[in-house]
This record gives sequence, C-alpha cells and structure tokens, in this order.
Amino acid sequence: MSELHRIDLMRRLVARLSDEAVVAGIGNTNFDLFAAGHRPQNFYMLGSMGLAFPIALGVALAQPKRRVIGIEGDGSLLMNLGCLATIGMIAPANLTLLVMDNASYQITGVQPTATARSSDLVEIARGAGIRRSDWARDEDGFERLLAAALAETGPALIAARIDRSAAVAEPERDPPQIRDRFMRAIGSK
Ligand SMILES: Cc1ncc(C[n+]2csc(CCOP(=O)(O)OP(=O)(O)O)c2C)c(N)n1
Repeated sequence: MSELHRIDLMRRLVARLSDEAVVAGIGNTNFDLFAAGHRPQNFYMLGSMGLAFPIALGVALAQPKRRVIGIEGDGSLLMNLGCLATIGMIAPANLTLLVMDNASYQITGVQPTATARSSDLVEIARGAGIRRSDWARDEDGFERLLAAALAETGPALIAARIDRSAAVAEPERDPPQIRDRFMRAIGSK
C-alpha cells in the first residue's frame, strides 16, 4: 500500500463537496481540511481527541437528508474505538468516515501509534459492523471509494496511509465561532 500525500487527498475531498457537513478531528485532519479550502459547513474539533466521528454521527442523525463526513487521525480514533461499534450498530445511511492514518501522534512529537505495528483500522471497523470499510491504496482508489461513499447508502469508512508532511495552515482557535458558524451553515441555528 502506498503512502499518500495528506493535503493532496484532502484537496481531492474538498473538490467534491457541495452542502455536506464535514467534521474534522484534532491534529492534522483539521489543519488540512482548513488548508484545502475553508467552508462554513466545516466543523473543526479542537482540544479533544476521538470526537470527530461521534460528532459526525450526531449531525448525521439530526439531519438525515444531508451527507455528513467525519475525518479523524489514527491516534485520535484509537483513543475512541467504541464509536465505530456505535456507528456500525446505528448504520446511518448518510455518514462517511475518513481515517487519515500516519501511524503516529504527529502533532505531539510523532510518537508511533498501534497502527505502526499491529492494528488495522479497516479490519477493526469491519469487525465493529461497518462492512463498507476499505483502504484507499492509491489516489485513484481514494477517488473511487469517495465517489461511491458519497453517492450510495452508508455508512462507509475509507482509510488512507498518509505521509507526515507539515501542515500548511490552521483554523483560528475560536471554538464558539467555529460552532456558531457551523450551526448556521447547516441551518440549525
Ligand atoms: C484526550 C486527549 N489526549 C491527549 C491529547 C494530546 N494530543 C493532542 S493531538 C495528539 C495526537 C493526535 O494524533 P492523531 O489523531 O493521529 O493526529 P496527527 O497528529 O497524527 O495528525 C495528542 C496526543 C489531547 N489533545 N486530548
């Protein structure tokens, strides 16, 4: 499996978006989502690991007609694997999960995570009941999986092994503003 370029993948995702809500986790996932093109329907989780997928699940349930995408790093997802079982059980049709796996806790010093040695987050997600869980093995595979996930009945999880290139931009650290702007953009405020 090749190592994909993080920001390139995020740009490919953002290029496909229209009115989807996107919830990105702490770390490079939210830096890259912002860098690839800010939109008010983006929610940037700050401070706590492992909350992108649970928040995305909540938005997906509250707005079943809207497509919702959650993006999480491997370190953050490993901290909160139980959310995969909840998502597998509830199986929201409008939810797509993206795992950006750089096999490390990069922003705190590149300490290796369990995916560097022994864990496979796609296998874990399948075991948790998210049957449509796949590795994007290259850029074309990523595009194909993403197109299918956004068009078909979910949930679906796409994971990519990514590089550790430096972030090029960061969202403003203003949680109330991020929350209010997101809620207005999805019509819930
Ligand atoms: C509950 C909790 N524990 C620890 C931290 C410190 N911390 C912030 S980001 C981070 C690493 C995140 O790793 P990952 O999700 O893989 O993202 P990456 O940095 O690799 O982009 C850690 C350990 C935190 N913010 N919250």
